[in-house]
Amino acid sequence: MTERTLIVIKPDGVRRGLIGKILSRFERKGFKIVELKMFKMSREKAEEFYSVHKGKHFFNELIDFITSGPVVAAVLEGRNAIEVVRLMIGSTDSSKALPGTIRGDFGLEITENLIHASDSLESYKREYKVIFE
Ligand code: 3AN
Repeated sequence: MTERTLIVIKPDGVRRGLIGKILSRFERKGFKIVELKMFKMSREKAEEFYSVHKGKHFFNELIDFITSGPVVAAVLEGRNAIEVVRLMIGSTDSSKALPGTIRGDFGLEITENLIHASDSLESYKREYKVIFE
């Protein structure tokens, strides 16, 4: 089923010059980039974006990090996009993410884990509103 998902290349990915490498993996796989935006998240937007994590021990660290520099957000379209893109980014803890995934190939950290991707249709709809509307 053709569907859309949302990714955010986090400030560590942008700082390390990985925007092109990361986006090209999705293009190579066959996804179409249908929206693309580079911006710095305000604290308010970041707290809204990560509202499901409010109260968790890593919440403040996560907000400080995601607002620490520009991010690149994109909407990707293709077959089973939500599931396939989650597979392509790898596990949350980059040290455990499999080689061949983005986190597995480029990182070792948990908070600084390069990229976000929507984990369900509901998340996609909510995140799209926060970032693109
Ligand atoms: P994912 O991005 O793989 O869906 P989530 O939604 O569980 O992971 O967590 C959102 C973000 O919060 C992660 N991308 C990561 O930056 C951060 N995070 C998650 N778990 C931890 C943790 N145990 N310690 C520090 N940061 C975490």
